[in-house]
Amino acid sequence: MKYKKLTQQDKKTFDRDGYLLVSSMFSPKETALLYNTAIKDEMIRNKSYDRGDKEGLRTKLALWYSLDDSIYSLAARSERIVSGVELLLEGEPAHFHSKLMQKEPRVGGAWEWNQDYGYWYRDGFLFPNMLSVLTSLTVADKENGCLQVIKGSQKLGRIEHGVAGEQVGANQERVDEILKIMDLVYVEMNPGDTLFFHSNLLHRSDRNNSSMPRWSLISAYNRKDNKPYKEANKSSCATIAKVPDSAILEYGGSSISEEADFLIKAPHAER
Ligand SMILES: O=C(O)CCC(=O)C(=O)O
Repeated sequence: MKYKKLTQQDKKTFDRDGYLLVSSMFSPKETALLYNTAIKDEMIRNKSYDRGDKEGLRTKLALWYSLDDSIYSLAARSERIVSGVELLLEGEPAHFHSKLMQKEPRVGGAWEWNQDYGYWYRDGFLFPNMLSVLTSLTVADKENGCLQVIKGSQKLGRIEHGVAGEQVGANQERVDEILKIMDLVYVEMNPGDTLFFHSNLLHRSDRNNSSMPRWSLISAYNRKDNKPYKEANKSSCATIAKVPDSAILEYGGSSISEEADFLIKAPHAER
């Protein structure tokens, strides 16, 4: 089987727009295995918490720091993803954390405008040499609250963040001005499509207004030399134990272990 590999042209697109959408990064078989494992995964269910948006609608997620041999980690450790991240970050990547976003039909809430580095800055990372890799496990469209991005907004640098609902959001006055001069893009995705996006790219998503779930796996990466000065999980500066692209189908289907070092959130803590 032939797996996708990012190119120098992809890197140019990422540098210009702050994101890169790759269709069918994961095959239908791999994506079905990922999704079917996720929806049946007891550990994910037990470790999931939810976050309210400004209207009080709640979206569920589970977040963990350590890579293991679960199917989610095999995806995050796969040659195609790690070498792609290395190209985009211009240096060896480390894994910061992964999360399973579960935006359920009708009840899944919105995510307010934010930059990932808006939070990660607070974790003590000095450079925004970080990015996220979002793989859709279901269809993601306008109706079920797909990701929206402001194209090129990574070039604005980090914007002040404050509390919005139970989330931390970018300063709305600034975002309103930015939206007058920059393009808002709805990133509609099919299962198995992957979006690479810069840690300073402004993004948000609407509530899920449809009868279809919107699930996605997001792995966040740091450039290994970007050592946080505050205490952060050690994996954010560790070499990733890469696996061949074939590993997902060869060894896949394993659910996650408790050792994955889950983030445990108090019910109403800020994100
Ligand atoms: O996936 C989404 O709907 C938004 C997620 C988001 O904003 C984030 O993880 O920072």
